[in-house]
Amino acid sequence: MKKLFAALFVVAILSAGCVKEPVALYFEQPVVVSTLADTTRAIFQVPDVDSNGWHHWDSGADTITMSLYIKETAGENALISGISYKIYDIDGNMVDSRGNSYIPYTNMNAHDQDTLSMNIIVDEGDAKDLDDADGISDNVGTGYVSFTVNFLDEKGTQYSSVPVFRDIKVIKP
Ligand SMILES: [Ca+2]
Ligand SMILES: [Ca+2]
Repeated sequence: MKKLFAALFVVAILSAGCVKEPVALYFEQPVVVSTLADTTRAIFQVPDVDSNGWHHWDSGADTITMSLYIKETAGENALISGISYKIYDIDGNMVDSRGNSYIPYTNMNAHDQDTLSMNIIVDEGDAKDLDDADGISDNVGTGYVSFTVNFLDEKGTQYSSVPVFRDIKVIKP
């Protein structure tokens, strides 16, 4: 009899170990996906205002307006709090970072889509860094700009979108 109980006990343990119940995980949080309206390489014509070469703190700059299509994909309401962008050189080093905050925050209902625009500024310092990073200081440089959309759920928890990248080039006009 003891043997039978022992055997049943072993069977019970084994079958318990074999039960594979699906583990349901529900992340009730908004997800905002962004895509660039224009994915072609953007060319910034950065003037060298004082004609002494591109330098940090010099006043030359060029601005290009870029648009992002955004869409909420998880079926949760979101509040868009801002958009930020980073400029990287050809080696992936960040050379600048700026952003806009939306005050008050913009409501985005579940599954909604919207378009956000942002003025991307490349100044002489950025241009110099992009130019030098390719190894030849010839007043031409390439790099990338990345965009991140910042948002909150209805509990106030902050999230950000997966960054999207666009190729950029700097030249002197
Ligand atoms: Ca200059
Ligand atoms: Ca260069």
